[in-house]
Amino acid sequence: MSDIGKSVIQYIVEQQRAHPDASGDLSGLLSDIVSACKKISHLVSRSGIIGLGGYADSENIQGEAQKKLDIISNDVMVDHLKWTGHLAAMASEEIEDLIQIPGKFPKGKYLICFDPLDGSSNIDINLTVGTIFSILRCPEGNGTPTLKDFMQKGTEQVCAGFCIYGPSTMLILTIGNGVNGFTLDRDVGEFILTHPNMRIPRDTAEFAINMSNQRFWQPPIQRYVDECVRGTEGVREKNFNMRWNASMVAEVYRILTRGGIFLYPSDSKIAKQGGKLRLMYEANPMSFIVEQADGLSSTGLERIMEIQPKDIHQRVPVILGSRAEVERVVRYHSEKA
Ligand code: FBP
Repeated sequence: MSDIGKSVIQYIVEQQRAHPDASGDLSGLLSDIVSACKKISHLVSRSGIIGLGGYADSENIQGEAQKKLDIISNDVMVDHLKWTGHLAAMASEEIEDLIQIPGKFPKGKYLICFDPLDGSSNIDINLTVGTIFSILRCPEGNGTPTLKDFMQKGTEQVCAGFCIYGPSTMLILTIGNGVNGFTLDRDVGEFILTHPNMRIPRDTAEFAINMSNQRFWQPPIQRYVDECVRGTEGVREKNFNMRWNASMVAEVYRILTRGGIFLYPSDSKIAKQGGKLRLMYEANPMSFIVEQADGLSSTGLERIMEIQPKDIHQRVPVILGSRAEVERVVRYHSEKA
């Protein structure tokens, strides 16, 4: 019997039941995240009405001016997750240090890293934004988790997902056995399974990169994009389309739906910081999802989920999407080396 139409909580609980040793903690944590995302979706859709647009007069650890909704979404995530007893600690794009669970609340066995509002530069122009999360196990017997406990490779992720706030609100989720998409039915307040077993087509003719950085790119990226732009007049013998939403959640959702390749490479402008996108709460969760949907995710030189993290806000180059195109970009990097 198809799972289509099932609520996300029913889907998760049934998945958990398949694991006799499952304690129900993960499904409990996921239902907490689902409630937080419903609240953020509500606030984002009403931001113009309740004056939540625009900048707060503060910067995050990355030195980026924070949007009011960056801070509010972060607070919604923390407030929904801190008291439920499923987490040992948290890490957020908007907070420099680890977020410990207050002593008055029970602690759980999981760690979470999240980007509360990805693509927030789009919020005031009413374009798609989202929440990205990555769940790890907390090493046994560690009352107050430290940075060391979070420094786990992407391959150690137990679960990853993103909630996308666009024309419809959707939750995209993997617990390591494929990728499923759930649409928020606002009438009943439930995320309903609408996109089971999402698969990324192996081939594509659509690329996404911020072309305004072209003069800073390394030769393998210059070569790849040049060839796409030349289309039938060049070695690719087919025309390519280009998209850039300035919102990773929107790019990855498009690629899950119809294929494509998304590139945010390191370049001579951002080489010192290692890239633009953050490993722990952008690149790793999106890589887990893309790989579970039969795509690939690389820095150009290595599989992103094999990177040994060194810092919670570490940045990396990201090249992900349809297998054949990512393989080609990786080959161009090895040919250059
Ligand atoms: P945040 O909005 O969470 O800082 O994420 C970074 C991001 O907005 C990605 O979602 C997006 O892919 C990229 O930066 C856009 O970068 P640019 O501003 O260079 O187009």
